[in-house]
Amino acid sequence: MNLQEIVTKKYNKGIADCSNEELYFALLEMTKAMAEKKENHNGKKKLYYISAEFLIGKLLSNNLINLGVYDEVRDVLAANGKDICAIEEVEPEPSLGNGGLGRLAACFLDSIATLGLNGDGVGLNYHYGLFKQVFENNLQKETKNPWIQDESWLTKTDKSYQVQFGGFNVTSKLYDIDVTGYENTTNKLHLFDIETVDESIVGDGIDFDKEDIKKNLTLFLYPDDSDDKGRLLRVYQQYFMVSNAAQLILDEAVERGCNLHDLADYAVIQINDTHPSMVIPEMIRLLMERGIGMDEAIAIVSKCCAYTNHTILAEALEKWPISFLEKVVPQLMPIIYELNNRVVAKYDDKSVYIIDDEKRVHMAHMDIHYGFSVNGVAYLHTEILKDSELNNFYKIYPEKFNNKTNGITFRRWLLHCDKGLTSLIEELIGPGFKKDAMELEKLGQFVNDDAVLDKLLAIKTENKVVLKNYLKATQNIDLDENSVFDIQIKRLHEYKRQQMNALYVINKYFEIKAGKKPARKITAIFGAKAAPAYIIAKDIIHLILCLQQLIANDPEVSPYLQVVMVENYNVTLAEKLIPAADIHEQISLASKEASGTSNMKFMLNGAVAIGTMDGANVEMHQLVGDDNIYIFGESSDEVIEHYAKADYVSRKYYDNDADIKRAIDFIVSDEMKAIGNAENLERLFNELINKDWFMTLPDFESYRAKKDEMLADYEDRKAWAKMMLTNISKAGFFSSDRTIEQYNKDIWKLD
Ligand code: NBX
Repeated sequence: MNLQEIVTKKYNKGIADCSNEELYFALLEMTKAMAEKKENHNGKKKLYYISAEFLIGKLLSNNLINLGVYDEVRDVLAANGKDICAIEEVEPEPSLGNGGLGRLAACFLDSIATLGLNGDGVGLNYHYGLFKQVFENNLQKETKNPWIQDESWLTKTDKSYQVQFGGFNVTSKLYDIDVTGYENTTNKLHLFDIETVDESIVGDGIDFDKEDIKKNLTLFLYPDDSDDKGRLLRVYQQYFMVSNAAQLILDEAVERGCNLHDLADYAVIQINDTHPSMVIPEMIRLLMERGIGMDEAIAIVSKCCAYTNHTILAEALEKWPISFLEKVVPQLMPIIYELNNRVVAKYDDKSVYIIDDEKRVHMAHMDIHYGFSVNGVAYLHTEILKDSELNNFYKIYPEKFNNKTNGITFRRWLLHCDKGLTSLIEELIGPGFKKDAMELEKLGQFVNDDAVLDKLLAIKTENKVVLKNYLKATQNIDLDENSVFDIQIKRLHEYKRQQMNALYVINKYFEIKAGKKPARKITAIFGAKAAPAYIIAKDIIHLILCLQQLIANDPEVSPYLQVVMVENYNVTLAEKLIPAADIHEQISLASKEASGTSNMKFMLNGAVAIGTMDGANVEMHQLVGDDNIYIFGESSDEVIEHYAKADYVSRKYYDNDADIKRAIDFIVSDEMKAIGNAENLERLFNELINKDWFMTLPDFESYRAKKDEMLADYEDRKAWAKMMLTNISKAGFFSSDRTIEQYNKDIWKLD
């Protein structure tokens, strides 16, 4: 049925007479019906990408693009006086992820379907997802983010499983979301839920009874884990996810003719970070329940499971106390003990044991011993895993380690979010880049073509105006499209160093006050959520919001400098911010950002990076060369050496560098305290001068010099446009289609 037919059936009126909301639901119905027709279950072997997070973003436009009907639908709507962009606004964004890891999973599903591979995602149907961020008194406040409506992308299936916890069991219900590839087949995102969940136990904020598992299990993504009850709930969620996944995988394999002994010919499981790691003992348990001996069950599962690591930050590597697992999943503990015993019997080195002396289970260790592949997510990250972080494992299993540099789906991050740029590219090099991203290289031939460069600059300005109008309408923020848009959007974490960017802003503020005015107004845009229990991260948000207010109200400074922190940064906002960026900040402390993926999105949309030699910035630098990226700061080797020698003392930088001292002192100045809270500002001040664990101060001067150089270069508009073009032309490598081809070739081996 076409749109008009559905609208007639649903509402008995014409398109022109429908509200945007009615049209959204009609399009939802139409899209789901079209996607279903493209289901295709060929192939013996199937991939299961298990992940606690799938940050899918809004789906309508992307599905229309992938189904090949976007233009047609847009035109039909326009002919009836309707604007497809306004209809997009009606769709709620599911916030089923924290950040990069969850968004990566979503990009991967798009590419898996686009390449026609037989692979589904498996995760949880969190009713409120991650919290919604609101600002009150320049502080982050968390509220719930309901996204499930009566009619939605979720389709309730008849699949349901029993999941046994210590002392009680629950019945699951499976909901599916269609994942339609670009002009290809439809796969599924399977989201498990339980029907006893009770949304009414959540009040205004995000607090609820953490012990009532039957009522709270799938309410939130990673509820506050700063206390034991929250951490326990997380274990319940993880086991619920993997027990369902394991039962589904076995059922589907058997349906396709598997006799369980040959499971590895039917199923491959990608474990997205350690959140799904319990799938290993759970699969072993289920195979044993079905009559397979332990040795063979372990061997089978080890041939099915592959693990992706996304971080070297020790605090993010999950280690669950045995006492937790005994309480939540007592049936898994005999298996985990046995898995550990086999390691202990073989190796003297305690650092590779699954269970440590403090009676904690190291989830990553289980993955590495009992999976067949371990991958990092960018070249440098994988090298660090092999050389230091997981070196003891690498020595045992060198053949398991491999790199898969992250990627992004160009459907969402170019075709959908930057339609102007997409048409320019198509005009210049034809449509081939939509299927083969490496064709973007052909843009290189236009690097001296003034007309093309002018068009690029014009598209950028248009995108800046679109952002300006959007932020005005949704957040009452005023932007100046003639200023430089310098954007840092990512989770708030000290290692990502938003605080360094804020110190730059303070320094600029002083320069302007002293009469040294920038050639052009600078707009420093931030977007970031902080984990509810991460105190210093929330203090950094407070600092940025206070600076935003202080500078906006200072007539001496505001014509030259503006700070903007957008509220509730999410995928929808990213889609508006990224096409509008001139400069993007990728300034993590070298060695700490495993890859980063916003760096790739910005590059593809013609922004120029200022960054450290960290994560995928390293590959980006290699692709575009020194002249098209602004690199500063200590190298990862230098940083790792500081940690090894424990020789970094932030106080020395504060005492010896007058600019640094002035900027840091400003945090606790009377002006700032008049706007903000002394407690938050002083805590951050003390953290910076006494600890600064992520070494902001040693990199500050080189960062400042590099950004000033960049801002000066921005004034040569032609030269800048050349950099933009070069960045776009070299972005093809970062297509997640490339990444997924590599996963498939080296790890999954799907037919
Ligand atoms: O994964 C991110 C890394 O920080 C990025 O460098 C990388 O590009 C991205 C994709 O590979 N990691 C990440 O987003 N982690 C989490 O969100 C996370 C969530 C829950 C948790 C630990 C980490 N317990």
